[in-house]
Amino acid sequence: MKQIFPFYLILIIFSCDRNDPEPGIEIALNGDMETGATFPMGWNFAPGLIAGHSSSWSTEQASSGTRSLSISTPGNINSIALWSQYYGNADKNVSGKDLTFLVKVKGNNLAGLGISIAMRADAGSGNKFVTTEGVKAIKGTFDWTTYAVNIPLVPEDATGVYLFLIFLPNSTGTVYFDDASLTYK
Ligand SMILES: [Ca+2]
Repeated sequence: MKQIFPFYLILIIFSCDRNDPEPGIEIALNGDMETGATFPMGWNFAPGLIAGHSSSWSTEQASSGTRSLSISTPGNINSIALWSQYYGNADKNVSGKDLTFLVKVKGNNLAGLGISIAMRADAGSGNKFVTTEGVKAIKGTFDWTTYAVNIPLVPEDATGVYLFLIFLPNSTGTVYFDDASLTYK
């Protein structure tokens, strides 16, 4: 019994800790980038106005499972390229909610402006756009790192939300994205 007592004590301490934030409700589709036939379900790639970026549903790197989304270019292209996902309000209405978009990013020789993570809530009263650009430089060579953007109050007349994984203009290198999460509370 002497060995059991400390174990119970630890359990009691943990069960009394109610300070953890309430978990949000997950609504991103295919956040782990694992599902799809020939293309990652729920995600779209936009090559930008000037061709030159390569995208892939990559098996080279993964934070979870075997897949991630990648963008790369050896050139210095004056155009963005991006992966995106659209969340419409049809399923769970995010109007008036506090919305957080998280994603893991891995960089390989990212030079120039690098990468940004962004989110836009579309609404007749005015779109809400948040981005890591100008706030947090995402460049260089680095292992899986989580980045987040937040809209603390989605407009009441919002119709939906775009999630953006952006390769900024005049940048080079390769980026991988995995384990995206969109939650509201
Ligand atoms: Ca994955």
